Amino acid sequence: MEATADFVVESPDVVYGPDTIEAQYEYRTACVSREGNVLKVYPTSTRFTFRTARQVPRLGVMLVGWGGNNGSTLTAAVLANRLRLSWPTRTGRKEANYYGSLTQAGTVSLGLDAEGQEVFVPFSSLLPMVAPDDLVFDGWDISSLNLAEAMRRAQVLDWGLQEQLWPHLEALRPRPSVYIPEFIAANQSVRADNLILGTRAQQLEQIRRDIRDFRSSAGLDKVIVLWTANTERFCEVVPGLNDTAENLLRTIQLGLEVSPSTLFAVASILEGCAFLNGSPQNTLVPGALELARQRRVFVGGDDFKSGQTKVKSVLVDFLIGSGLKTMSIVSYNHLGNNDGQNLSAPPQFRSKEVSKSSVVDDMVQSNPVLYRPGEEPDHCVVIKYVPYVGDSKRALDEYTSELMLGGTNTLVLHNTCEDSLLAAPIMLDLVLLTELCQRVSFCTDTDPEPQGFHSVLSLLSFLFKAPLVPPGSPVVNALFRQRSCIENILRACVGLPPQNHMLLEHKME
Ligand code: NAI
Ligand code: DG6
Repeated sequence: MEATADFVVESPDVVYGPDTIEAQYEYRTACVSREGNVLKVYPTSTRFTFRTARQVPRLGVMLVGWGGNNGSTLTAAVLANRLRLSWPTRTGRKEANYYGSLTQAGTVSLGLDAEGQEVFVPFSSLLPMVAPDDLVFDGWDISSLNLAEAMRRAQVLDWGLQEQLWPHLEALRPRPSVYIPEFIAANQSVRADNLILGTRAQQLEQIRRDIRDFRSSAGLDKVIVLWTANTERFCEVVPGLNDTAENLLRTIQLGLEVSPSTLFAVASILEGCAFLNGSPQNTLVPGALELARQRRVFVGGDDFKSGQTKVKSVLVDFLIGSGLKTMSIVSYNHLGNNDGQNLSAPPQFRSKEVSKSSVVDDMVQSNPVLYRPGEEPDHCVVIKYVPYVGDSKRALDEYTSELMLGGTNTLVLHNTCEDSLLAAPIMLDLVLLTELCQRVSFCTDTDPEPQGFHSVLSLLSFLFKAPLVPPGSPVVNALFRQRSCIENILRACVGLPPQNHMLLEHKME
């Protein structure tokens, strides 16, 4: 069925004002308490009022690592869509689209029509969102290539598309960036020719000036900063150094150890701009998180969940959710792009290994019928750099699960795809959803003071391999639980009930 775009919720609980959509919403959940050997479950209900500003801003996106494969591919994709480009390939003419983007290519069901059939609308029509074609890009890179040359270096796009985009991308040149060699692989030093020099404090100020300059010169209402630069090694969290906002700011002033990505996070937060971390390293150290909370700025991370890990967060959920005991997960991949070259160094690989390995924890812990306390599957992650295959990543996975009565089930997957064409739509969703969340506020009957979401924007978990969540909040990795979270919160903002898939109407005589 065709997805139509516009809808209005006809309900006394929903008011469409000139500036806001206001929805009354009954949040039903349950509290559980352990009383002796019995779990007592108390259904609860809280009345929320959600308010969403309808005015969509002129939004700028600053990419750290703009000249990389992801940065150049995302910029090219938005231009190609804006210009409605098409180009010939050996399998026919292709047209620009946003496949792979939840907001642009996903749909949601509004309910049933008179014939009892589901009516779907594009995800992006649930609430007013910035149109991706309207995004304005800028950014930084330690490599000075302009975006046209960066696109050619990336070897991601068909030649016919590259030729059409070239004149548009040629004028875009990344701003100089902060290069601290010990954080990324030594093999990256050859491209570091576009640098902000000076002390850490001076570098921080320059990044802040860049953000302000972009905002004013492009006439923007808002800027969001997204780290898509090389994976860094983890940095140590040290009391006195980066454990509080105050200590982190002092560390920068004194020129003590701070990673480039943390410098960018701090600069963004100080400028009031949301900061999103698309790489696995622990950029958002406790001091950065505290600063974000103090300044009421959104941060999100870590590490785009694009391919192998996305499948894992579906497959293991399916296996364990259907009662099979997964005991071994082996994930191998090889790729030949610059990301792969950087990850061939052990400290940078380690960052990626950690984020790729944490992804099944919640699913294992959710099933004490299958797993004893502390028991978990063997989980091995291997990444190899093979230059010839370029951005075309090959991922092989083997999942072995125990069946009833001593049986064994082994599943093997092989996936080949352009890595950056998976990552670019995720980057798009990250900025569009973050911006939307900035326009949502809510209150409850018991807490009538309007508030926004927590500064650690865990609603973005669907898009990250190792989702950051507020302290004490459960980490959810299972992909469709993550998707439901986004969909149901957006539905709540227009007074629609959560999607429950019960279809009770069709279960009666
Ligand atoms: P890339 O190596 O092509 O691009 C990274 C860019 O960052 C390069 O142009 C490099 O010069 C630049 N750079 C390095 N340090 C910098 C700094 N301090 N400041 C500014 N620029 C700096 O890598 P790609 O493929 O674009 O990936 C980017 C990041 O996204 C990597 O960390 C990767 O692990 C992560 N990622 C990629 C996914 C994908 O599917 N492509 C999925 C998940 C994460
Ligand atoms: C090889 O693992 C390089 C990585 O940057 C990945 O391509 C990227 O993190 C995507 O990982 P995944 O597991 O989501 O496919």
